[in-house]
Amino acid sequence: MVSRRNFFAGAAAMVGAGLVSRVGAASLPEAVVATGPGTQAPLAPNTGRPYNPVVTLNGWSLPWRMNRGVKEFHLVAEPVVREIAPGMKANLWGYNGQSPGPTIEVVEGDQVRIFVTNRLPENTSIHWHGQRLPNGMDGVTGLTQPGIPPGKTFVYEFVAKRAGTFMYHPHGDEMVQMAMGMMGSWVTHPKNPDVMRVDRDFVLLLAAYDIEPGSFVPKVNTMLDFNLWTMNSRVFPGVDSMNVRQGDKVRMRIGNLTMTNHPMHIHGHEFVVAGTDGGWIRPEARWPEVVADIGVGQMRALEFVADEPGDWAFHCHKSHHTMNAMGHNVPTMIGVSQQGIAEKINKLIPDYMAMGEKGGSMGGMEMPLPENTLPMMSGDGPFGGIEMGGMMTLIKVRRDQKPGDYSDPGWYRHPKGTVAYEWTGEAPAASKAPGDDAAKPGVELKARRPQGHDHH
Ligand SMILES: [Cu+2]
Repeated sequence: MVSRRNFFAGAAAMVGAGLVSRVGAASLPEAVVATGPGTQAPLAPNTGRPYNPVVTLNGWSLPWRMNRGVKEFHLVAEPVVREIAPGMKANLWGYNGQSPGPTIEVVEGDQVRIFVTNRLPENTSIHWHGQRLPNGMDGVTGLTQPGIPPGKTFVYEFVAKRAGTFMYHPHGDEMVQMAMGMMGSWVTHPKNPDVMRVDRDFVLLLAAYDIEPGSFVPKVNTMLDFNLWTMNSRVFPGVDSMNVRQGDKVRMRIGNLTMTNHPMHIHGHEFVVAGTDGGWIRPEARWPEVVADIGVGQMRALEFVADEPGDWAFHCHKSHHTMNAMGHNVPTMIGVSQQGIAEKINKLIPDYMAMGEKGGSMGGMEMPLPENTLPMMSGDGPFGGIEMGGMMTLIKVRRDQKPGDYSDPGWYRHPKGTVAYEWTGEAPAASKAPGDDAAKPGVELKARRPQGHDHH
């Protein structure tokens, strides 16, 4: 749990004696840590200017202290243990006890000071992706500053000039450090809290990891073949649902810090792309979509009115990205009868299991898994196994979800007669695609040529 109340309690645990003596206890704001992977309630501002706080799925926002008109935050770069989903933990690097790090929320025009303490075994830095700031605060190791050595604290200070959604991540050994989970979101709220006001404002950071089944540490040299496609370093069914009230105006701010694009798809609704990392899009320039491609290093703010009650999937449309860790070097066996083969192989290899003859559906299949890994497709739904994992979550729209209530309302109760059902009567005649002859070479053109027209 994170709250203003334990702000100071968290500090004692985080700020080591060596650090305190070097910097001076009075000058360093407390480094609040999150202890669990649950979604924290919005952090309502109790100092500074008002704003409508966001909710970071399976994450939290970093408390600050006000010091003579400056908002002071303290980020600690350090090794963390992240539960990817129940049943699997990963040894990552992150900030303040979690990967991704806490979301930082400020208001347009705020003077911001961020203390960054490095508890990693190597240099780091933080780049404030998308922000207007003095060049020397841009966080590019070697170019705009020396790397922050292990054990040291650096200070970044700038005015949050532009409202919008941004990200932060290291710019120094970034292939390793981002593969290990070092990243976070940043929201600069508009000066006027009524500008672009929404009822629910969610923050998601897309990250990818390559963690072999049974191991705990990501392979940091992987370029494309990742096996864990995550939302805020969680995979479905470990990603919390976005629980909203019917009629709510909902915003999802989604950043992509993986090495490929993610076409994010909403079910049952249309959204508009309302903002990019470059700024907000004028309302008259927005167009409706049900899929928004989020490129590498990009952020998109997607907005929609949640007017259809139900449990709606929201996921990356790349089908490999809605699966969890498993080998992809498995031959396709659809249509290949393996009857009897398993028994013969079982005499040699007792654990052998024939797979894939009728497709890959394994929702009801109990497979022994190595320790610390997840089923490829998982999640128990009200109608059986949800055969998806990875970069996927649910949007739960309910008429009776109270404003400000983010708790999970459970599964949707469908009105009678609104669920796909089995037909038990006589099957209607099934039409076939026309022109069976057309499949034969040489026949198609003749058969399809319009009568009376002689082409060249
Ligand atoms: Cu994807």
